[in-house]
Amino acid sequence: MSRTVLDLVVRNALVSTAADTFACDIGIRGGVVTMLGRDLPGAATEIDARGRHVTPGGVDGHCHLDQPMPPPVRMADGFDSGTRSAACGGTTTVIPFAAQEKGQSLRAAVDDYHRRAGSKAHVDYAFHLIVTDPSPHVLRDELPALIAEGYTSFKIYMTYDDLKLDDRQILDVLDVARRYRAMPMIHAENSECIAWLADRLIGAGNVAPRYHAVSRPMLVEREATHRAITLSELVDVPILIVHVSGREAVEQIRWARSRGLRILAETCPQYLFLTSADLGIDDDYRGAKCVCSPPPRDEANQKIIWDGLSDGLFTVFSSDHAPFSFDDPAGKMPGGREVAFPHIPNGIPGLETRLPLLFSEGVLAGRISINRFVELTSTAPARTYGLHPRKGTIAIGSDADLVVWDEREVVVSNELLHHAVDYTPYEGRRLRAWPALTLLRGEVVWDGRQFSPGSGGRFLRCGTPSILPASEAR
Ligand code: DUC
Ligand code: ZN
Ligand code: ZN
Repeated sequence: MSRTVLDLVVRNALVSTAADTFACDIGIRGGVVTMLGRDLPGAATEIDARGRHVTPGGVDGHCHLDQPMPPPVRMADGFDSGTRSAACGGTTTVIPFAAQEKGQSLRAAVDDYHRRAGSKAHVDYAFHLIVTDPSPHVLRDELPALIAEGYTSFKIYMTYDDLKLDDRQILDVLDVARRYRAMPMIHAENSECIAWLADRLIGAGNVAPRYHAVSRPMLVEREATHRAITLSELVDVPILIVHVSGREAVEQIRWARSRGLRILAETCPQYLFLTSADLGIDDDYRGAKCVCSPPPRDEANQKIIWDGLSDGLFTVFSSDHAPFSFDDPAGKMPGGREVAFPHIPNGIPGLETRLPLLFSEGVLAGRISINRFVELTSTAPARTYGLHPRKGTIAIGSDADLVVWDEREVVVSNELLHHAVDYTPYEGRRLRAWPALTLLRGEVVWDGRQFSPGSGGRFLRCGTPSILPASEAR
């Protein structure tokens, strides 16, 4: 009998998956978990995890890296700094977006995005698509071909003039998702209501960042969420509503689920840890740091989002990392000036803080179990986007992507982080844990103090999203 040779053993781990928690050693060979058990044979490298929780590497199913923006705006993070930051925060797989410009071929957008990624990624990565121009060629040829090649999820916007689709176009795209078994992700806000409110606010001279939240009240999210659900029901295809911010959208999703509809939902740290007060008082332009869409709500809504995380309403917990520096003519001050709220680039950074925030304030504060934490941050995104069981779990045959947790007080500060953004919205927040180690396919990429590039991230082709039947008539 040939002896199993292990490259690495993580000993005495308290392993949590989405299903169980158990104590064992983790044996790794060739970047893959090959043994789980007690007293595993010795290996060239050994890590002692005694007394530590070990969870699967995070899968961030919604982040933006080097996504082309209208000049002069540019994202601060590309694949190098963004994935370095991900690794240091315990995330080993990211899924950013290859965005089609109107008039552009979807294939060209994907090719361009591969060029942007180059060989820069430090964690594994897949692409979602963003469909902004569903021409007959895109619907008939490009989208089905790209789905077959492993781009099995795409985002549709119901707002933003340069991105949004009308209802008819959304129906056409959802129909392709149904026939070719892809996962549509929907940004649900009512565009006309936002534009009408924004025009009135600007007309009255109310231009400060905080009016961003006034121009996007919860009812615009509620209406669009309801409409997205209706379109999904009409086509008979599951959808995932991204970045759900509060009560009104949550109620629509609960209503849809009660009718047996397959509506998945995502929320993000900003809806747990920020409120509209973070968009500033009076004319304070620093509020631009927290301008994102939908905007953060209030404390009562934070509680509703926590409830949805613990009771199963939410499928996934993503960062929606959209990295724009504050003091930057390519960022929150386009052209070097303070601008009226509709012109502030939308989005906040959060790749590195996503897991520590939820582990600390969710698991260690007793709001969710560690198994639910794993489900929301790793297993469910891997399943939803067709990467499970290679990603999203600790099991024999899975990639050895692991996080070893250190339970100690950490005060979040931008200096601790590894992104290229000049701020974090969570500056000064006290957390109870941080990753002590991140392993990507068995290589230590973060040791609690330092990032090590390792042999780099790999591009992943996604399979069929797990909620969809294995085969469905076209
Ligand atoms: N939607 C996102 O998903 N990210 C950033 C901005 C936005 O509107
Ligand atoms: Zn969005
Ligand atoms: Zn986003």
